[in-house]
Amino acid sequence: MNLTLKFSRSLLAAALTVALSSVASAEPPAKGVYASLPSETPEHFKPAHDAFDYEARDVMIPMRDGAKLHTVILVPRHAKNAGILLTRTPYNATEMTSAVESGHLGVAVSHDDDASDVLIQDGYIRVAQDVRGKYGSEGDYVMNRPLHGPLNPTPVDDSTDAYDTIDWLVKHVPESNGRVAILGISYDGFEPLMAIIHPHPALKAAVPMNPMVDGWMGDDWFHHGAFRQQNLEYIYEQTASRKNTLKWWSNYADDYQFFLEGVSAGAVAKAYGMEQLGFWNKVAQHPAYDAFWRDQAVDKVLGNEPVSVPTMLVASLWDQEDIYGAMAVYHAMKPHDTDQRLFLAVGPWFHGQEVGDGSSLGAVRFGSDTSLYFRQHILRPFLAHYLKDAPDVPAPVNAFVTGQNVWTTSKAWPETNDASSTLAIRPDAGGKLQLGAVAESGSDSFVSDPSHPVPYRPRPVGPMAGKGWQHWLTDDQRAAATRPDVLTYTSAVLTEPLRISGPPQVHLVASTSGTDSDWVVKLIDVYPDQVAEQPEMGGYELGIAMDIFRGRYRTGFDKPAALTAGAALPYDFSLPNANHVFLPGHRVMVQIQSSWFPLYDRNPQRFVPNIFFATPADFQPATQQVFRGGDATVITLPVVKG
Ligand code: PG9
Repeated sequence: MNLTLKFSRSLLAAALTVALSSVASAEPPAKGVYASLPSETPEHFKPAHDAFDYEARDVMIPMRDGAKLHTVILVPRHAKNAGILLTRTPYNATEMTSAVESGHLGVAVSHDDDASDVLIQDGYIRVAQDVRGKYGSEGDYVMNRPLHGPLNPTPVDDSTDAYDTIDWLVKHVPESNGRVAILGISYDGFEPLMAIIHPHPALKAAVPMNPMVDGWMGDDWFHHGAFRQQNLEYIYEQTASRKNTLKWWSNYADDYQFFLEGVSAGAVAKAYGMEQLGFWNKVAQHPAYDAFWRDQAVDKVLGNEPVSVPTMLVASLWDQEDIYGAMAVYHAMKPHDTDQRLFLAVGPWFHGQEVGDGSSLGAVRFGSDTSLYFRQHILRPFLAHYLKDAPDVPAPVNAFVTGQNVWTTSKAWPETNDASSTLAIRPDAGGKLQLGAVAESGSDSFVSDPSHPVPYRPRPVGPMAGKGWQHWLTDDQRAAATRPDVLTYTSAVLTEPLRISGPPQVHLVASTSGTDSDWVVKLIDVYPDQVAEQPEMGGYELGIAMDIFRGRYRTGFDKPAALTAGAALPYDFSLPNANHVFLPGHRVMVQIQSSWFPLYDRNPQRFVPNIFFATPADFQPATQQVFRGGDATVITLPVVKG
């Protein structure tokens, strides 16, 4: 390398060094504000809750099999010797105890599943727990986990989990008085029923409100065998993920169109990938009332148990989800209630409305806030009596009489007195309805076309949790009455009040040109043509007791059988409980139809092994005939006089 090159390089290097150092040595860098830039979020932030009137504890309670259940415990500040109100839920305990981010306990728990506005006054400790396998709790989730036995070989169920939870609470919550009540609505109402089976000694009261009891007979999944297919959304969201993060979707604004194009519930479920879901597969494999459903029916289980825990069942007369359960459990337990520990409250409510505003339901007004009355004068004294030794205890049965809009008390349900009797009402020729009188022999017919099923509420039919769902049982039935595939029979105007209390009994004699058929029977109160104080009620047709029966189970709920085409066959089933006065000036109406869509899946009207998998070719129109007169169709009403 020649010298020149070497020299120039060294000059270059020197020049570079000077240049860099001059940058370094000239103006010192402007002093930065931060020497570093750490995270602004601390490793652990301790909330400052001094202004809270309660303390929130978030714990994992160990069950006997080692699974830990996520539990939120809200302890009122200065609580001492306080009762515990426990709710076990599959619907997110954290959300249930922080409905509103507030330092006031009554506000924090003010969601749609709590009577906190009334109960907060009595200083209870409020506890909410995720059931096994849901949200923050460990373990495997099974819908309405059956009791240990043929349907559940594991050593744990919701009864043992309630026992272990109560045992832990009374040992680890020093502010408690060792007494626990368990309460909840719907699925949360199923949990108190599980808890009173082999109950923990610290369990002093249970309040199952609108409980899930028999999913096949008359609660959420089927009614007399007709499948409630709009529940596919619920099954999907409740079982596809632990925290319900996978949401149902739809490309339709009208579930009527969606399910009509979906053909069958099984086809819709398959299209949504639901064959990956254990519970859906069990439903699809058990369309009839077999051991799978029969053995987990909670009323049948409780019918073999002593009534050892004071239990207040709460029933809604227009319960669009679990209209069957509370009454079924009441009748199962009552014969064993030797120490008057069984209570029943019956209100004019939709599903769970007892913890909301009970002044009205849809267009129907009750003249007072019946739900607040229940919480203040029935629920609160019941809990105070058993958790705090308060002296008062409610009457065994508190029931609201719709139509008359008054509360009554009685020793048992249905309410009866010396003048109680039954009234046979019979469809008659010309669309008349005979009250106690005979009817002209004959028949009326209509064509039931599965491609044009009768909507159960006005279209567009939204999803179950959507607008209109809560009050559809009180919707005006005139919309149906105008259809040629709905038979309508109407009595003369009443001159005397007609009070019924209990479940009307249907004896329907009908034929179909098909080999399977659904029958929907509706008992309706028809308002006078004009109602001065509420004009929109003029001529209103209010459903009082309505239900569906899937004809294939005519001879046994566990024995689906084809119907003989054209044969006049009897169908016997109960309608839901009513507690109603048909006032003078009103009329009694009966409607009969063969679909209630899309809440209930369509009957193809051709016998197939499993309707869940009926194909488009299976569906056929059928000519239906309802026979009247003589010992043909009659509905028997449970009448209370005076
Ligand atoms: N009984 C309510 C429900 C259960 C299953 C399907 C749809 C609704 C409930 O627990 O909210």
